[in-house]
Amino acid sequence: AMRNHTGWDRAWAKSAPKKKYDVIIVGAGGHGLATAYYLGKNFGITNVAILEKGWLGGGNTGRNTTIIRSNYLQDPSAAIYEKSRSLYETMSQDLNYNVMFSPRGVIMLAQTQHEVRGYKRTAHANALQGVQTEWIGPERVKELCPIMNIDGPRYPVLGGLWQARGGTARHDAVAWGYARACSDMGMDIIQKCEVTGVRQENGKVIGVDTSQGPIDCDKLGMVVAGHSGVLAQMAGFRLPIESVALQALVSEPIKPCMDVVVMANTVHGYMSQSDKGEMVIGGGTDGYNNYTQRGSFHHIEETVRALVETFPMISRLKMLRQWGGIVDVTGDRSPILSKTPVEGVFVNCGWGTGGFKAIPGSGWAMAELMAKGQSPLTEEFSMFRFREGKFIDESVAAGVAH
Ligand code: FAD
Ligand code: PYC
Repeated sequence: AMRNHTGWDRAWAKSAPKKKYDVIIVGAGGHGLATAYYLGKNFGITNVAILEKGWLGGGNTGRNTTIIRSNYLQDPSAAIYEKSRSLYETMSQDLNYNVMFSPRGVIMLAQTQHEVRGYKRTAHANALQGVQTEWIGPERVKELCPIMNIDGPRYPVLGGLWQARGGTARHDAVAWGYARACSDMGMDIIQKCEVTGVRQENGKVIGVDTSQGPIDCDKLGMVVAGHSGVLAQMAGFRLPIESVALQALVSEPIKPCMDVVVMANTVHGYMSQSDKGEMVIGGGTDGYNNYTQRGSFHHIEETVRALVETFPMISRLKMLRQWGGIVDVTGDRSPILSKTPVEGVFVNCGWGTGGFKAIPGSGWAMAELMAKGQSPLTEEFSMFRFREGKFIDESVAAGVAH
């Protein structure tokens, strides 16, 4: 019974908006909260408000399948994703909040010759970047994940890209841990506060309009994932972002049977087992752009059908629940951490199907960009790269079919 559980302190204070802040962050997802946290921790900027239209962590941060890895291909990606992965290793201690980081290892399966070549190439690139990954053969895959059928017949497992230091973390705890730390630094987290307008004077931001009234600021960080295009429109510019639903599902809880994360990108699906015992399963994005935060039956069918040859045991599982999140997808499948055409407005978005793993690294880099006007980790991720054709192509490393 919970009857003795009384007198608990609030994890973060309930705040009403002040008239003005040095910095306003829109969006209390992982990226917004981490940005605020590192503004305070690394730069001493604490007169900060984080405005959230719904509830904290209720966007993609609370809806993802929590895979953490840094096995990307291009150098700028390796730098930010590896920084992020390494910050996850000490996050529970840094925040004094158990985020249940579990570096259990991630395998990306190769089930075609094309993927064998691709993942060997990634392993070589990662070696040059200082990211620890290795190419492993089918026997080692089977050893790491005995429930897998590696023999096909349609898509036999030919090997895989193995990142032993990848894994998972508790997604809500990441948001809650950052929120508590931000609140402890004196920042205001204001939920049910929707930003409805961006006010500017002479090309510079001066504040926002919200469902709780106008609030002024010197700098504004837009960190709203699938609603980035909507916020950009309020500020008077366009972003090369498409918003689309990505769905996932979990099975009934079963005994421990799989202690690694597996992504099977050809067939296409990914699976891990949560600490509660549920098999956590996801597939590709919906086939059309939309703002729908929910699951759909055909998606379960498609994803489970894709995985059943490689994981025959899932044919016996009852599926418990499904959901969706609105992911913010760029053309090169890399994020945008950038200044914008409006002075004082910064944007952090485009993490698409893969930004949970990036939360601490993104927050670290975005805080530096907002505090100093530049960061070595964000240099290549400007929104203007699309105008200049300087793409950072991570369509394969994204893993998730778009
Ligand atoms: P969000 O958590 O979505 O936060 C944005 C916030 O902005 C929301 O809370 C929203 O309410 C708020 N907001 C929007 N508009 C306004 C407004 N006008 N005013 C105020 N607030 C506003 N990534 C991985 O690395 N590994 C995975 O395994 C993985 N699996 C995924 C599975 C699914 C099903 C989904 C949907 C995503 C997955 N992702 C994964 C991607 C990952 O979840 C996202 O990239 C990441 O969580 C984005 O975080 P965020 O803070 O940018 O966005
Ligand atoms: O980015 O690793 C990832 C991922 C897995 C499932 C969804 N996104």
